[in-house]
Amino acid sequence: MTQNKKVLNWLEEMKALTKPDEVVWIDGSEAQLEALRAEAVATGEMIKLNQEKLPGCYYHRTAENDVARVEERTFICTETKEEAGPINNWMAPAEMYAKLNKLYDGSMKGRTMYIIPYSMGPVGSPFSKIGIELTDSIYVVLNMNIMTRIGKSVIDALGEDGDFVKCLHAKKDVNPDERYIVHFPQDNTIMSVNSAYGGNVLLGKKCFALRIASYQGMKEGWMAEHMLILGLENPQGEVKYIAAAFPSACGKTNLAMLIPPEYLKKKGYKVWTVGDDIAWIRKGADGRLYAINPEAGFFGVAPGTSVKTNFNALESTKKNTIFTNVAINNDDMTVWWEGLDKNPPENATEWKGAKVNGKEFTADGNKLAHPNSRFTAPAVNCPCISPEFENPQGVPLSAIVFGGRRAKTAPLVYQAFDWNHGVFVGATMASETTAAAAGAVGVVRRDPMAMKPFVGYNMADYFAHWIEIGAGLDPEKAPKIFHVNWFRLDDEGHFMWPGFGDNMRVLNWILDRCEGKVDAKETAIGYLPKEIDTTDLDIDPKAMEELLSIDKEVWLEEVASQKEFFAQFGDRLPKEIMEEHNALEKRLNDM
Ligand code: GTP
Ligand code: SPV
Ligand code: MN
Repeated sequence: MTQNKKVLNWLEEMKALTKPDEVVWIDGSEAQLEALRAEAVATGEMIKLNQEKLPGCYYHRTAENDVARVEERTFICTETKEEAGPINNWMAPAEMYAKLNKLYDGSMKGRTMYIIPYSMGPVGSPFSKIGIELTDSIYVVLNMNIMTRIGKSVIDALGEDGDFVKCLHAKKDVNPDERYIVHFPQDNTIMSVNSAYGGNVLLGKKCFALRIASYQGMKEGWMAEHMLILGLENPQGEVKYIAAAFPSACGKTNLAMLIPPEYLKKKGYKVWTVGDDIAWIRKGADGRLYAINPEAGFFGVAPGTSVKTNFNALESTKKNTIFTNVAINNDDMTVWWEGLDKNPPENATEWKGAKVNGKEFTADGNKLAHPNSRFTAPAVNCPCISPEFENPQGVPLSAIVFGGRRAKTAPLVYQAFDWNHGVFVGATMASETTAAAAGAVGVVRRDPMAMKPFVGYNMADYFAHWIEIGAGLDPEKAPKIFHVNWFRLDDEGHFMWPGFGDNMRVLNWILDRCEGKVDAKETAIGYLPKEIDTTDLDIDPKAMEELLSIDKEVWLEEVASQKEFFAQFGDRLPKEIMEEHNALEKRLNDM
């Protein structure tokens, strides 16, 4: 397949370590992939779904203990602990290699090693980077085929001397006590062992496109972010691009594929999806920031996805999709999850594999699908995929949006005063935890730029990198920065804002602000809307008022908690962040 010595030498080493019975290069051909699907069905690794209703679709169930990312067992192994910073788990590289080599030793005996050459970003784009993943899982091969560009064309692009990220995955016996997801940013190396769940094993995604890439971006002057990218088309046919960072399972896929409310649709507004999870961003020749989506598919949260909430995501899953840990309707071999409709199948298999009467089962409060069950769908399936999706130069950003799940505190939307204030707003993001990672759900934690689990180096240096990127931009051309919160609750615990398609109303305000078309209220925390368009919306004006208000006492508590969070970075925290912090505290006290 290749004459690249770096590839061949590494392969020999990894074969000697893992000792597979067979080694297979993935060339990306449909014939090879189809043979792998058949093999996975024969061994029970995958289940073929109804090929009339869901052509090309398969089902996979992971081990019960292996259903989400494991942040506790994720490591950044830089030479020094300081380079990894206080937020990441760290171990000295030599010590970690020694530990891992023992775990990998002979791990592929009796198994086949698949070699997957893949490109993050369109093959040949100046933004793109190449990785090679070695894995003993067909599920991983088939998912990587959807999520990235794989095969012969990538090896050709790599050439005889090209560099790549070395990714080794061994499923082993999915023992959670010996599960490790490890990054060596200084060696461009990723090692994952004892898991078979998405974010832990599709090494092009979080491991490469965020953790390793954020480190590369810091060194090379660009940014790798946990952001969706969407294009918003107005009735004049102009398209403006927005990138938005929300923590895991906080609405990126939903916002990226939004369908505007009826009256805006009639006027001609439309949303185009460029990406739903990851953005690679760099300065273009014209001085603006440009973003690409390095992925080729969506690894989306299934529960809550319905015709009503996210029609486009649902449409994307109608063919050539892999479903993981959802429920099966045994009557017609289709899939079901909580929130799809109000009609759970009677003859169901729940995500752990038990046959149950879905109606009785869910009536007792059980869930048929795991809360972090997912679909892996090709981006080309999406009805609103952007014509710019494959553009090797990316799309120019007008706005950057941060947001999280906050029951109180954060208003529906506000605008930062300028770039550095915007970086501070991102750095102080907090959100309630979700089922996307193992551990407690619903606990508020700091998740700067939605990157807490994904920054491949010291978070303080990451803040400094953001500030430096801004300093290199003409303020007129820099994207404007905003914060949103779709998740504010009333006293009875109900969402105050309808969310989903109606979030378009907020996006319109954001773009109006970018274009200087609308005035705003200057407050202690930033610019707040004087008004959000609520045409045809059944919402109490009092609720609207509350959604757009700030509570001084709550914010002073917030500021105190920010101070505690920042303290852990010591002197490494950029002075600009502390200046913004002090300025916010002063403005609040003056309120
Ligand atoms: P990752 O793939 O984990 O990075 O997540 P994501 O940010 O793409 O999350 P996704 O869009 O899949 O949303 C996750 C959950 O948030 C789903 O249960 C949605 O129903 C819910 N959600 C998304 N948008 C909204 C909204 O505007 N309002 C409310 N109330 N819930 C929302
Ligand atoms: C996330 O958890 O943010 C995801 C899913 O997008 S995973 O790929 O598993 O990380
Ligand atoms: Mn994500």
